[in-house]
Amino acid sequence: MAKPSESSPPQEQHLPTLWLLGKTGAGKSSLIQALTGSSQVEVGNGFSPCTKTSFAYHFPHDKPLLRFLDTRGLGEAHYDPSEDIKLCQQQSHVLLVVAKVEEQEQSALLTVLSRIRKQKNIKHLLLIYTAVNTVPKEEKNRLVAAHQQAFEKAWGSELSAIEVDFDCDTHTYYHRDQLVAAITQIMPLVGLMLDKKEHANQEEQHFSQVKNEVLWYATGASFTDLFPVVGLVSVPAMQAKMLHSLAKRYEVLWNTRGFAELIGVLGTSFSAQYGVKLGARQLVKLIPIYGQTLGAATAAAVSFGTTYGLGRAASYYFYHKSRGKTVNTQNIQQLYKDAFELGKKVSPRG
Ligand SMILES: Nc1nc2c(ncn2[C@@H]2O[C@H](COP(=O)(O)OP(=O)(O)OP(=O)(O)O)[C@@H](O)[C@H]2O)c(=O)[nH]1
Ligand SMILES: [Mg+2]
Repeated sequence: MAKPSESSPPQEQHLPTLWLLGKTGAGKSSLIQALTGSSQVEVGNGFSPCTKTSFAYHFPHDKPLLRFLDTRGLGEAHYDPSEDIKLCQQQSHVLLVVAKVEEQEQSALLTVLSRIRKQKNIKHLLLIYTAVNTVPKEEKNRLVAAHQQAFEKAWGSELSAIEVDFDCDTHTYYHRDQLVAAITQIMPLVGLMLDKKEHANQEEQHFSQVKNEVLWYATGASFTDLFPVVGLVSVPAMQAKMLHSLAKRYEVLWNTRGFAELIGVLGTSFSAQYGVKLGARQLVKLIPIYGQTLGAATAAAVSFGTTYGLGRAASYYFYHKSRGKTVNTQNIQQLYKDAFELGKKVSPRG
């Protein structure tokens, strides 16, 4: 897979990063599988060299929102973490320290941790003990306590830890929810991406299949709107592309008439945020008026919110259209509002 380059869309040049550090066999790849739902083969093939000692795995594959950094060669005396640290200095990143609970020999990892600590650049560190159900509970508690003491000594402060058991062969992911919740606290957008809660109905189930694509467009819109003049043109362009792509995924014919209808059912809660213009042959134009009145950072969060809200509402609309059902105006407006608020909250620049 190609590594994001300067020519990648802006949101792909600043991917939030989960940096995995742990001995070989600790469970790093299993953790990526558990979080992403990708298979072992997909994860294996998806890695591309990133720094001298690390490989990056971008997720989702085609429209990435998140980067996993998988560090190799930890046991080697020459491992120098500075390049990896540099990569992780962006706005949001987490260092995930992975240790198999029964593996007591952790000296290489402890040495590297104390070196990373000295650079004072990593704000969020999460300890993850893997394979915790493979040892009897009392033994497990004793091992965890010993690990915890050693890691905290190396890091010089208290550390949050999560005990997991990810069995990728049987797709049994013990404490996946806890891990996602901990990541959500630090990176709300990543949490929303990885969240796999039960769906109340079929429509929600369908939306979960396209959610990450909507988030990708929303992130793109928020980045372009950091420059209000650019945002004025590119946010609606980004949203138009998103609607086009969603219509295709729901197998619904998409044209300006459909667009006008969608804007119509969204009602004033939506159009109040835009100047919506209806022109010849019902050509609909969206003009983000907020970009002109708010500060850049706020406009970016609002762009994220409107794009996510629009994507959520459009999915609902397409779902019903594809089944020949009428769209409940109240429901779609509520969905838009809720998704807009949620989007504003998780926006990477919010
Ligand atoms: N039951 C159980 N097995 C695990 C868990 N984590 C890892 N394993 C197993 O341990 C072995 C190594 O796991 P990987 O995920 O490949 O470890 P890794 O850290 O990616 O190892 P390297 O790629 O060599 O650095 C595999 O056989 C996994 O199935 C876990 O939480 N529970
Ligand atoms: Mg691996």
